[in-house]
Amino acid sequence: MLKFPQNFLWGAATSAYQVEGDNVHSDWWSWEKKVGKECSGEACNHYKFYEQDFNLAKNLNHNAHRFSIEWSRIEPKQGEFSKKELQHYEDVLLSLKKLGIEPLVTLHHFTNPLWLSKLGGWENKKSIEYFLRYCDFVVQALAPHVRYWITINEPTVFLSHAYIFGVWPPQAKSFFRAKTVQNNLVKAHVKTYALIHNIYKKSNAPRPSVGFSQFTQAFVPCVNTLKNTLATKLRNNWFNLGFIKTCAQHHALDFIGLNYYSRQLVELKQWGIGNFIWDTCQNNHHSVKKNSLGWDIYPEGLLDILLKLKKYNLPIIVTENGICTPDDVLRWEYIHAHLKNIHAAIQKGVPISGYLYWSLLDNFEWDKGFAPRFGLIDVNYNTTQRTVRASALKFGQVCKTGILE
Ligand code: IFM
Repeated sequence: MLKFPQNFLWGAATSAYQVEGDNVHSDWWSWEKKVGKECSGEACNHYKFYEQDFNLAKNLNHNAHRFSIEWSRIEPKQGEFSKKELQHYEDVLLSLKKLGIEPLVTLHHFTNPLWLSKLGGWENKKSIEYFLRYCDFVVQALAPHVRYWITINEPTVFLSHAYIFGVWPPQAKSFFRAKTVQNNLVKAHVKTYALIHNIYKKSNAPRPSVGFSQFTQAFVPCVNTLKNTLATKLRNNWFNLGFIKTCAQHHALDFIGLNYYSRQLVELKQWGIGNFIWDTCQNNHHSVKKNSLGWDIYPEGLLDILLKLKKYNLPIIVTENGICTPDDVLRWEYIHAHLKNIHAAIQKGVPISGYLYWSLLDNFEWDKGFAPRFGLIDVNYNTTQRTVRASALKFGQVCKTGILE
């Protein structure tokens, strides 16, 4: 029987574009159509059914919920801000408040307004100023309801998928362009951190907690050769820790948002910059169970990463951890094993203060469409019917008692 600390945040996460539906002013909306991918369409229609979905979360004993605000709804045209959409998000927050669920609000979760992408997106150095203007509009209005802000979700995933691997809009494949975007994202985070704190200070509101969510992976050398060991170190430093280190050096982090799913077996085929970044072992000789996207299930990697983060001496919130699978027994196995490793890290003195499963609902998994099922709650996309999964009930017991049997 493993006991978690009192006041631990327990819940699940979503992002606007993946669940709301009809985000017609976003760059992803037009990109899906342009490249002929499965379209997000009405997604889970969470924009309309958020109250019903939060009631389900409450019944599952969640005391926290992470969601994101869609910039392209707030600012559908450059410089034109929608009070109606702002009101929508205030209603979302009030609905959580009524249920006693603590919101964690993400300001940027992969998507951009189409107008920004036409101006060069995050390669344009003015993107920082535009992002701050949007954040100012949102935070000024919503500050009374929010204690936890997440500026940017998974900056390294955004820039690697969109600017190095070229699989997300704008489908660039350029280290040079990726570097520009990386610099702008760091600056945007640091400035937004200061902006949010200033807004709260000016209105004498209690100090908020501001961080960002970092995607991490367990990088493990397939065979212990010099090449593989070097690449593993580089990937750990760049993909897992780089952003956290830089933002901590700027004193612009109140907590670390940690997203963890899987392991990558590192096997360098040859010496080359690209090889250092993306070569992996394709053999099955370290075979473990996998999710439906073929990602390795490797809960012990989460403990390693948590121990690596201890030195920053900052509270850590697991802002995402989850599995897409048609096998709900495996989902509970996955959650259980990861919680066990989180508990072990807490025992070793890592200050972890929350766990948010990805995701509350089945949703739109970007370029992979609707097939991967990550939800605690099944969504029937034809009828919008929600069905709570057995794994959700088991997790709900942990949320209620703070005890993992
Ligand atoms: O669905 C995504 C989410 O948007 C960001 N983190 C990883 C999840 C699963 O791929």
